[in-house]
Amino acid sequence: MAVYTPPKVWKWNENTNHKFASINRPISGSTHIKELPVGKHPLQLYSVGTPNGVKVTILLEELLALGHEGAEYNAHLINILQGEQFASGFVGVNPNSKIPALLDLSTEESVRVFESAAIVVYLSEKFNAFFPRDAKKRAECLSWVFWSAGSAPFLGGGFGHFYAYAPMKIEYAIDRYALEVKRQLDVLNRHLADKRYMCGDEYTIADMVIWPWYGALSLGRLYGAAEFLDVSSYQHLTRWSVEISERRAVKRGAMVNNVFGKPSKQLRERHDASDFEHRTEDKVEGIKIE
Ligand SMILES: N[C@@H](CCC(=O)N[C@@H](CS)C(=O)NCC(=O)O)C(=O)O
Repeated sequence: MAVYTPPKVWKWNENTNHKFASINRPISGSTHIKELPVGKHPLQLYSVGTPNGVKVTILLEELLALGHEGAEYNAHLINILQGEQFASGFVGVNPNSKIPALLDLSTEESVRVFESAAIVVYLSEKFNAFFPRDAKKRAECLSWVFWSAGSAPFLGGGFGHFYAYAPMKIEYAIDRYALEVKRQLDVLNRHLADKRYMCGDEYTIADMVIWPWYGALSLGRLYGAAEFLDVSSYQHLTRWSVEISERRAVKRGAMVNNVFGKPSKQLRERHDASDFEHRTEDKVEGIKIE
Protein backbone atom coordinates (compact mmCIF):
# COMPACT_ATOMS: atom_id res chain seq x y z
CA MET A 1 0.00 0.00 0.00
CA ALA A 2 1.30 3.48 -0.89
CA VAL A 3 2.26 5.35 2.26
CA TYR A 4 0.69 8.78 2.68
CA THR A 5 2.19 11.29 5.04
CA PRO A 6 -0.32 14.07 5.78
CA PRO A 7 1.15 17.57 5.28
CA LYS A 8 1.15 19.98 8.23
CA VAL A 9 -1.92 21.77 6.90
CA TRP A 10 -4.50 20.07 4.66
CA LYS A 11 -5.11 21.76 1.32
CA TRP A 12 -8.02 21.27 -1.04
CA ASN A 13 -7.02 19.39 -4.20
CA GLU A 14 -9.62 20.56 -6.69
CA ASN A 15 -8.38 18.13 -9.32
CA THR A 16 -9.30 14.84 -7.61
CA ASN A 17 -11.24 12.64 -9.93
CA HIS A 18 -13.74 10.56 -7.94
CA LYS A 19 -17.43 10.39 -8.81
CA PHE A 20 -18.55 13.41 -6.76
CA ALA A 21 -15.37 15.49 -7.07
CA SER A 22 -17.14 18.15 -9.09
CA ILE A 23 -19.60 18.95 -6.29
CA ASN A 24 -17.59 18.27 -3.13
CA ARG A 25 -16.11 21.44 -1.66
CA PRO A 26 -14.62 22.24 1.75
CA ILE A 27 -16.69 25.43 2.01
CA SER A 28 -20.39 26.05 2.50
CA GLY A 29 -22.74 28.75 1.25
CA SER A 30 -24.27 29.52 -2.12
CA THR A 31 -22.34 29.71 -5.38
CA HIS A 32 -25.02 31.46 -7.43
CA ILE A 33 -28.29 33.34 -7.14
CA LYS A 34 -31.36 31.30 -8.06
CA GLU A 35 -34.74 31.10 -6.40
CA LEU A 36 -36.49 27.82 -5.79
CA PRO A 37 -39.61 26.92 -7.76
CA VAL A 38 -42.85 26.85 -5.75
CA GLY A 39 -45.91 24.80 -6.71
CA LYS A 40 -49.55 24.88 -5.69
CA HIS A 41 -49.50 22.48 -2.72
CA PRO A 42 -48.98 23.20 1.00
CA LEU A 43 -45.70 21.26 1.09
CA GLN A 44 -42.73 21.94 -1.18
CA LEU A 45 -40.07 19.25 -1.29
CA TYR A 46 -36.68 19.83 -2.90
CA SER A 47 -34.99 16.50 -3.37
CA VAL A 48 -33.56 13.60 -5.37
CA GLY A 49 -34.65 9.97 -5.11
CA THR A 50 -31.61 8.82 -3.14
CA PRO A 51 -32.22 6.88 0.11
CA ASN A 52 -32.28 10.14 2.10
CA GLY A 53 -34.78 11.68 -0.30
CA VAL A 54 -36.96 8.58 -0.44
CA LYS A 55 -37.50 8.56 3.35
CA VAL A 56 -39.57 11.73 2.96
CA THR A 57 -41.50 10.76 -0.18
CA ILE A 58 -42.47 7.42 1.38
CA LEU A 59 -43.88 9.22 4.42
CA LEU A 60 -45.73 11.76 2.26
CA GLU A 61 -47.27 9.00 0.14
CA GLU A 62 -48.21 7.06 3.30
CA LEU A 63 -49.86 10.18 4.76
CA LEU A 64 -51.82 10.74 1.56
CA ALA A 65 -52.84 7.07 1.50
CA LEU A 66 -54.21 7.58 5.04
CA GLY A 67 -56.31 10.47 3.76
CA HIS A 68 -54.28 13.47 4.99
CA GLU A 69 -55.00 15.94 2.21
CA GLY A 70 -52.73 18.52 3.87
CA ALA A 71 -49.80 16.29 2.94
CA GLU A 72 -50.20 17.09 -0.77
CA TYR A 73 -46.84 18.13 -2.08
CA ASN A 74 -44.82 19.35 -5.00
CA ALA A 75 -41.57 17.41 -5.33
CA HIS A 76 -39.01 19.48 -7.21
CA LEU A 77 -35.91 17.76 -8.54
CA ILE A 78 -32.61 19.23 -7.33
CA ASN A 79 -29.83 18.17 -9.69
CA ILE A 80 -27.03 17.67 -7.16
CA LEU A 81 -24.53 16.62 -9.84
CA GLN A 82 -25.02 20.06 -11.44
CA GLY A 83 -24.60 21.85 -8.08
CA GLU A 84 -28.22 23.03 -7.71
CA GLN A 85 -27.92 22.46 -3.94
CA PHE A 86 -25.60 25.49 -3.89
CA ALA A 87 -28.16 27.89 -5.38
CA SER A 88 -29.10 30.76 -3.06
CA GLY A 89 -32.74 29.63 -2.79
CA PHE A 90 -31.81 26.10 -1.79
CA VAL A 91 -29.21 27.27 0.72
CA GLY A 92 -31.95 29.44 2.24
CA VAL A 93 -33.94 26.28 2.97
CA ASN A 94 -30.94 24.14 3.88
CA PRO A 95 -27.68 25.91 4.85
CA ASN A 96 -26.04 22.46 4.70
CA SER A 97 -26.69 22.20 0.89
CA LYS A 98 -27.95 18.62 0.92
CA ILE A 99 -31.22 17.13 -0.21
CA PRO A 100 -33.89 16.63 1.03
CA ALA A 101 -35.22 20.02 2.15
CA LEU A 102 -38.83 20.93 2.88
CA LEU A 103 -40.82 24.16 2.92
CA ASP A 104 -44.17 24.05 4.71
CA LEU A 105 -46.34 26.81 3.29
CA SER A 106 -49.50 25.80 5.15
CA THR A 107 -48.63 27.78 8.26
CA GLU A 108 -48.95 31.55 8.76
CA GLU A 109 -45.20 31.87 8.49
CA SER A 110 -43.56 29.33 6.22
CA VAL A 111 -41.46 26.70 7.97
CA ARG A 112 -38.22 25.30 6.56
CA VAL A 113 -37.00 21.87 7.60
CA PHE A 114 -33.77 20.15 6.58
CA GLU A 115 -32.15 16.79 7.47
CA SER A 116 -34.27 13.85 6.37
CA ALA A 117 -34.85 12.55 9.91
CA ALA A 118 -35.96 16.01 11.10
CA ILE A 119 -38.35 16.31 8.14
CA VAL A 120 -39.88 12.93 8.87
CA VAL A 121 -40.33 13.70 12.58
CA TYR A 122 -41.77 17.15 11.72
CA LEU A 123 -44.34 15.69 9.30
CA SER A 124 -45.36 12.79 11.52
CA GLU A 125 -45.91 15.22 14.40
CA LYS A 126 -47.79 17.65 12.19
CA PHE A 127 -50.20 14.95 11.01
CA ASN A 128 -50.06 12.90 14.20
CA ALA A 129 -49.41 9.73 12.24
CA PHE A 130 -46.83 6.93 12.10
CA PHE A 131 -45.29 8.18 15.37
CA PRO A 132 -46.59 6.36 18.50
CA ARG A 133 -48.31 8.57 21.08
CA ASP A 134 -47.45 6.37 24.05
CA ALA A 135 -44.24 7.77 25.65
CA LYS A 136 -42.39 4.44 25.83
CA LYS A 137 -43.19 3.50 22.24
CA ARG A 138 -42.40 7.02 21.08
CA ALA A 139 -38.97 6.83 22.75
CA GLU A 140 -38.31 3.50 21.01
CA CYS A 141 -39.38 4.94 17.66
CA LEU A 142 -37.27 8.05 18.10
CA SER A 143 -34.27 5.94 19.13
CA TRP A 144 -34.40 4.02 15.85
CA VAL A 145 -34.89 7.20 13.82
CA PHE A 146 -31.77 8.68 15.42
CA TRP A 147 -29.98 5.32 15.06
CA SER A 148 -30.58 5.48 11.36
CA ALA A 149 -29.39 9.10 11.06
CA GLY A 150 -26.17 8.20 12.88
CA SER A 151 -25.61 4.81 11.22
CA ALA A 152 -26.43 5.31 7.53
CA PRO A 153 -23.44 7.62 6.85
CA PHE A 154 -21.20 4.61 7.62
CA LEU A 155 -23.11 2.67 4.97
CA GLY A 156 -23.34 5.48 2.39
CA GLY A 157 -20.41 7.83 2.93
CA GLY A 158 -18.21 5.05 4.28
CA PHE A 159 -18.87 1.63 2.74
CA GLY A 160 -20.71 2.73 -0.41
CA HIS A 161 -18.16 5.40 -1.22
CA PHE A 162 -15.11 3.18 -0.89
CA TYR A 163 -16.71 0.01 -2.35
CA ALA A 164 -18.47 1.58 -5.33
CA TYR A 165 -17.30 5.14 -6.01
CA ALA A 166 -13.66 5.73 -4.95
CA PRO A 167 -11.29 5.80 -7.94
CA MET A 168 -9.28 2.89 -6.45
CA LYS A 169 -10.16 -0.06 -4.19
CA ILE A 170 -8.51 0.55 -0.81
CA GLU A 171 -8.59 -2.67 1.21
CA TYR A 172 -8.21 -0.96 4.59
CA ALA A 173 -11.17 1.38 3.98
CA ILE A 174 -13.48 -1.27 2.45
CA ASP A 175 -12.62 -3.67 5.26
CA ARG A 176 -13.26 -1.14 7.99
CA TYR A 177 -16.66 -0.08 6.64
CA ALA A 178 -17.75 -3.61 5.60
CA LEU A 179 -17.18 -4.67 9.19
CA GLU A 180 -19.28 -1.82 10.53
CA VAL A 181 -22.09 -2.32 7.99
CA LYS A 182 -22.20 -6.07 8.73
CA ARG A 183 -22.48 -5.18 12.42
CA GLN A 184 -25.38 -2.82 11.66
CA LEU A 185 -27.13 -5.50 9.56
CA ASP A 186 -26.77 -7.88 12.50
CA VAL A 187 -28.24 -5.27 14.87
CA LEU A 188 -31.31 -4.97 12.64
CA ASN A 189 -31.59 -8.70 12.01
CA ARG A 190 -31.56 -9.58 15.72
CA HIS A 191 -33.97 -6.76 16.52
CA LEU A 192 -36.44 -7.90 13.86
CA ALA A 193 -36.27 -11.58 14.87
CA ASP A 194 -39.38 -11.24 17.06
CA LYS A 195 -40.93 -8.08 15.65
CA ARG A 196 -42.95 -7.36 12.54
CA TYR A 197 -41.79 -3.73 12.36
CA MET A 198 -38.92 -1.78 13.90
CA CYS A 199 -41.06 -0.62 16.84
CA GLY A 200 -43.19 -3.75 17.23
CA ASP A 201 -46.64 -4.26 15.69
CA GLU A 202 -46.99 -0.67 14.51
CA TYR A 203 -45.55 0.55 11.20
CA THR A 204 -43.81 3.85 11.99
CA ILE A 205 -41.40 6.47 10.69
CA ALA A 206 -38.58 4.25 12.04
CA ASP A 207 -39.39 1.72 9.29
CA MET A 208 -39.62 4.50 6.72
CA VAL A 209 -36.17 5.94 7.47
CA ILE A 210 -34.35 2.62 7.86
CA TRP A 211 -35.82 0.87 4.82
CA PRO A 212 -34.41 3.13 2.06
CA TRP A 213 -30.88 2.32 3.28
CA TYR A 214 -30.86 -1.07 4.95
CA GLY A 215 -33.96 -2.50 3.25
CA ALA A 216 -32.58 -1.52 -0.15
CA LEU A 217 -29.18 -3.00 0.75
CA SER A 218 -30.72 -6.25 1.91
CA LEU A 219 -32.80 -6.47 -1.29
CA GLY A 220 -29.62 -6.13 -3.36
CA ARG A 221 -30.46 -2.64 -4.63
CA LEU A 222 -27.44 -0.74 -3.27
CA TYR A 223 -23.84 -0.63 -4.50
CA GLY A 224 -24.00 -4.10 -6.14
CA ALA A 225 -22.80 -5.37 -2.75
CA ALA A 226 -25.41 -8.04 -1.94
CA GLU A 227 -23.05 -10.97 -2.41
CA PHE A 228 -20.02 -9.22 -0.91
CA LEU A 229 -21.92 -8.48 2.31
CA ASP A 230 -23.85 -11.79 2.17
CA VAL A 231 -27.07 -9.87 2.77
CA SER A 232 -29.33 -12.90 2.30
CA SER A 233 -27.99 -14.40 5.53
CA TYR A 234 -29.91 -11.75 7.52
CA GLN A 235 -33.24 -13.54 7.22
CA HIS A 236 -35.38 -11.44 9.56
CA LEU A 237 -34.13 -8.25 7.94
CA THR A 238 -34.93 -9.69 4.50
CA ARG A 239 -38.46 -10.64 5.60
CA TRP A 240 -39.05 -7.09 6.89
CA SER A 241 -37.45 -5.49 3.79
CA VAL A 242 -39.69 -7.46 1.45
CA GLU A 243 -42.84 -6.65 3.43
CA ILE A 244 -42.11 -2.91 3.42
CA SER A 245 -41.16 -2.95 -0.28
CA GLU A 246 -44.61 -4.31 -1.16
CA ARG A 247 -46.52 -1.33 0.28
CA ARG A 248 -48.11 0.83 -2.40
CA ALA A 249 -46.95 4.08 -0.79
CA VAL A 250 -43.38 2.78 -0.57
CA LYS A 251 -43.40 1.90 -4.28
CA ARG A 252 -44.77 5.35 -5.10
CA GLY A 253 -42.36 7.14 -2.76
CA ALA A 254 -39.40 5.35 -4.34
CA MET A 255 -40.41 6.67 -7.77
CA VAL A 256 -40.55 10.35 -6.80
CA ASN A 257 -37.52 12.42 -7.89
CA ASN A 258 -35.91 9.17 -9.00
CA VAL A 259 -33.41 9.60 -11.82
CA PHE A 260 -32.02 6.06 -12.05
CA GLY A 261 -33.14 2.70 -13.39
CA LYS A 262 -36.24 1.86 -15.42
CA PRO A 263 -37.89 4.94 -17.00
CA SER A 264 -41.31 3.67 -15.85
CA LYS A 265 -40.06 3.92 -12.22
CA GLN A 266 -38.81 7.48 -12.57
CA LEU A 267 -41.19 10.27 -11.67
CA ARG A 268 -38.63 13.03 -11.78
CA GLU A 269 -40.99 15.73 -10.51
CA ARG A 270 -44.30 15.14 -8.75
CA HIS A 271 -46.84 17.94 -8.78
CA ASP A 272 -50.05 15.92 -8.72
CA ALA A 273 -51.10 12.45 -7.57
CA SER A 274 -52.03 11.63 -11.18
CA ASP A 275 -48.39 12.16 -12.24
CA PHE A 276 -47.67 8.54 -11.27
CA GLU A 277 -49.92 7.46 -14.14
CA HIS A 278 -49.02 10.11 -16.70
CA ARG A 279 -45.60 11.65 -16.08
CA THR A 280 -43.08 8.87 -15.54
CA GLU A 281 -40.00 8.99 -17.76
CA ASP A 282 -41.31 6.37 -20.17
CA LYS A 283 -44.19 8.78 -20.93
CA VAL A 284 -42.52 12.22 -20.96
CA GLU A 285 -39.43 13.84 -22.33
CA GLY A 286 -37.35 14.12 -19.12
CA ILE A 287 -34.94 16.45 -17.44
CA LYS A 288 -31.42 15.07 -17.89
CA ILE A 289 -29.42 14.63 -14.68
CA GLU A 290 -26.46 12.45 -15.74
N1 LIG B 1 -27.88 13.87 6.91
C1 LIG B 1 -28.48 14.32 5.70
C2 LIG B 1 -27.71 13.76 4.53
C3 LIG B 1 -28.25 14.25 3.22
C4 LIG B 1 -27.31 13.93 2.06
O1 LIG B 1 -26.19 13.45 2.23
N2 LIG B 1 -27.78 14.23 0.83
C5 LIG B 1 -26.97 13.99 -0.34
C6 LIG B 1 -27.71 13.09 -1.32
S1 LIG B 1 -28.18 11.59 -0.56
C7 LIG B 1 -26.69 15.31 -1.05
O2 LIG B 1 -27.51 16.19 -1.09
N3 LIG B 1 -25.48 15.45 -1.61
C8 LIG B 1 -25.10 16.60 -2.31
C9 LIG B 1 -23.79 17.16 -1.83
O3 LIG B 1 -23.15 16.53 -0.98
O4 LIG B 1 -23.38 18.23 -2.33
C10 LIG B 1 -29.95 13.91 5.65
O5 LIG B 1 -30.27 12.83 6.16
O6 LIG B 1 -30.77 14.68 5.14
